[in-house]
Amino acid sequence: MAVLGDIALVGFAADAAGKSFSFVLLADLSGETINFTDNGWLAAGGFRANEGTTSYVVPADTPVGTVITISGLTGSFNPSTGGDQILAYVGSVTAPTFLFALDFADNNSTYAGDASNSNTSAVPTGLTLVKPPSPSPSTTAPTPAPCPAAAPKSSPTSPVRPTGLSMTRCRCPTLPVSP
Ligand SMILES: [Ca+2]
Ligand SMILES: [Ca+2]
Repeated sequence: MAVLGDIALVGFAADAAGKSFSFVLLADLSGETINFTDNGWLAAGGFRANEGTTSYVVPADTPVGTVITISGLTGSFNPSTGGDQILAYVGSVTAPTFLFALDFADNNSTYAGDASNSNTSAVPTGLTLVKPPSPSPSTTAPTPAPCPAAAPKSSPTSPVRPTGLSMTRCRCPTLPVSP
């Protein structure tokens, strides 16, 4: 069964013109059923009711790295421009294993303490909040550091990230250019 970090939600749209979300496969999940919902997660545990859920079965032999977009969301699964969330999980609605979650459009960079209405959600059980980086005061992109001989799997100064994931920022070597 899929586990935390096997997918990443990489996009969403809540505008009436085209409500959708996208995710990338980070593991071979052929045949897995992944559930997505805009129901928030209650601080006491469990989903808040009254929004929607859709399921997606990953086709056999879908390569890792494939980005899948679910579009045309209508009815009860209705991402709101006034604030909403997309929670991805496997397993049952009463015993979900969360893979990833997004919270958006509520004018802050954090989750609410509780799913007190359709716009809010607590951080789902098992997930760790990772805030987006603050805008840089400089308009010049920083120069990344050169790659060390052996890139570390994590940096002690890196922000909190989901357990099991690591990220290294480095300068790519110059690649040969084909004629
Ligand atoms: Ca909604
Ligand atoms: Ca919601």
